[in-house]
Amino acid sequence: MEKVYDKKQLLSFYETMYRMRRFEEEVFEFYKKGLMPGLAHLYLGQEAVATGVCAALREEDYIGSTHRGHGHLVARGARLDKMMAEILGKVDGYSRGKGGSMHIMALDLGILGANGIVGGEIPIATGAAYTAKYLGTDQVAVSFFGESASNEGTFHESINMAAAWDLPIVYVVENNLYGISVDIRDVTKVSDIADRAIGYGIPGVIVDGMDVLAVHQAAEEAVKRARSGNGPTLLECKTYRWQGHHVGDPAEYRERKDPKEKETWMERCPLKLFREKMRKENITDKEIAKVEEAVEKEVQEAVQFAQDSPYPDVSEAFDHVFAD
Ligand SMILES: Cc1ncc(C[n+]2csc(CCOP(=O)(O)OP(=O)(O)O)c2C)c(N)n1
Repeated sequence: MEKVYDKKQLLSFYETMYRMRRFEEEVFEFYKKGLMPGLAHLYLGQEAVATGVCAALREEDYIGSTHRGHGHLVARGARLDKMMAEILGKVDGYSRGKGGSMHIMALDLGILGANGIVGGEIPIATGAAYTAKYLGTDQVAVSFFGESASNEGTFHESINMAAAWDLPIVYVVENNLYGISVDIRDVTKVSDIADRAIGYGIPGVIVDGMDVLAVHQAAEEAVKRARSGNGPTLLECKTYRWQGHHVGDPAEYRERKDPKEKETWMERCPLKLFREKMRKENITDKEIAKVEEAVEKEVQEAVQFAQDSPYPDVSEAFDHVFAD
């Protein structure tokens, strides 16, 4: 039977996805204006995944995030102003401007860190799940990663251990088809990453990653299984990134392969699909616009905050770092 959501829940899913979308559009603008040091890997197009998964979690749960991590952080309730300041290298950012886009962490939100090392977050989140089991805290961990990370040793070693010990963790693979410019279909024999779960004796589930409610329901089931001591699930969300690997990548490799691929996926934009769904549930355009206006204000304030924030003083160059 299809799960029933009330209007407040539906609008809150939309609000989260819209917050990710608008936040990253502004990040892209900063990059294009040359105001952002370094690069950022945008989550545009994948919003339904983090939104659906994180809505199935409790406040005290953990997440491990990736180089494409802005959406995961927003879904956990991270502050846009502090995220934006961090991305611009400013002192008011989550890591005092020293981490940038790929090194935002917020332990108070259960965010164990975004990660520049592909597959690096998988053992970290697995370790967090192990502490939860060892200490009997009832917490669950989620590890987000891309399909290419599922070719890393860390993926196989972590899942094997988590399965053997029934750890409370959900492995969420966001299959957006490409690892930088490499098409997963050219370097991996299985067509569904979820099939790899069989090798570890755990459930592998495939879900439409453009449908936030489908993701939410699959995640709820996996989280319930983890929390009740029955071990991990590998949840594969089929999705697509609108932009190239990072803001500076025009992604011509995709165009060359299939000029229509991006267009076809964009027709299934998770926000667009969800607006259609909300209208069917009698949510009015006015109610949707009200949510969008509030988010817009928050995003503009974050942009202003980040611009106004100073760069860290040179005297603290060696503070908060592991080696000097
Ligand atoms: C251990 C390691 N190997 C290689 C890289 C270079 N690298 C950065 S992102 C990336 C592709 C990752 O693809 P995927 O895991 O599918 O995530 P997506 O970018 O698609 O979200 C690679 C190979 C890295 N950062 N770390």
